[in-house]
Amino acid sequence: MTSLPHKKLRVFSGIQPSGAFTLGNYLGAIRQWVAGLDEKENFFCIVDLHTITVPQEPQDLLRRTREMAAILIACGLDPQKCTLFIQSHVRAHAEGCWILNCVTPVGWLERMTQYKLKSQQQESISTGLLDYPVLQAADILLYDTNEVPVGEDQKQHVELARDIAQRFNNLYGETFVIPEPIIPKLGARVKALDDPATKMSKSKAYIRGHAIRLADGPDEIRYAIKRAVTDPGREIVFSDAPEKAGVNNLLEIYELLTGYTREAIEAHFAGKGYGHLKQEVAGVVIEALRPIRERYLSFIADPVELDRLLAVGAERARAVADPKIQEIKRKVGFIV
Ligand code: ATP
Ligand code: LTN
Repeated sequence: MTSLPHKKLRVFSGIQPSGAFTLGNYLGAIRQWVAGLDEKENFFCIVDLHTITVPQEPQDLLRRTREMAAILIACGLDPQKCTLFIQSHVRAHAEGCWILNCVTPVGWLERMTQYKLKSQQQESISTGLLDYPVLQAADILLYDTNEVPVGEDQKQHVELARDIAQRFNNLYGETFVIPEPIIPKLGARVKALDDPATKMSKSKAYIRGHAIRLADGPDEIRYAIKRAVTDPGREIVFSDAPEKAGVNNLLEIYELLTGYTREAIEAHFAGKGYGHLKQEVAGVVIEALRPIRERYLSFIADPVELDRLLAVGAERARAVADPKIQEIKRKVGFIV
């Protein structure tokens, strides 16, 4: 027996509790998640199993997992409208990962860009780090997911999930829906303020001036934007030129948060200096984050309620993932 068909398009995405949530995560991912709440069936997962693929301090992980839940709800992921849960609360993810491991050639994993980047930063590389995309494939495939909204950096992993699904379907018969990555045209890659050649990253958000963190207050936001790396020129224009990456990043943040056209923005800043640009961008960011920060502070103050919401989310997730893992086990020849 296969799992019941579902009518609305199913959406699944995940985020690691690996550091302080940044403006990049918000603009590249969470805004899209919130936008699709009403018309689609949504599952959002805080992927703690993924986070321990690189060393973590247990107390920090515990705190950050609750902080992540509070911030996601504060950003608009209403637990009444979506299933928000913690990955390790649903055992089928780890079980599914094992079975998918056994149909995934190791060469596919060694080619992953994120693995190559992250493994260079580790003294000792865990097997989990190499296996990371297979766990991600299990996350996605367990829910018969149609769409996976992510930033550009995750496209390769979603494509791998498609390859794994196809291989499993070929070996054992139709089991998995083939998921599509959904990448926003704008905001897919918000750059680091201290190094605009690289992406703004949650796990580097502890470095002062690297990121704008969603829980930051106005002073911290002004500080980070004021120190943002730009170029020796004066022109405030959208540009793909590597030397203009810093100014372009600030302009894109402004564009995303105001919704103004590029022409209007360039006209607005024509003849003005970088100091002025930074001041205005900081103002827009502060106003956009103010309500999110206020809601965040009230949710984080009530961990009992947060844990209750997450327990409800886990139960709803298990209602989908448990029958699916049974189907998978049956297909590979296990007694279920
Ligand atoms: P880490 O630094 O631990 O790798 P991260 O900041 O890259 O964390 P993830 O948990 O890996 O965040 O990603 C959560 C979501 O945010 C993903 O959909 C990812 O594509 C998106 N995202 C992450 N960083 C950016 C960024 N700088 N610009 C746009 N989207 C981003
Ligand atoms: N690897 C992703 C997080 C993630 C994810 C997922 C995203 C884990 N499982 C399933 C989409 C679907 C990241 O680092 N952003």
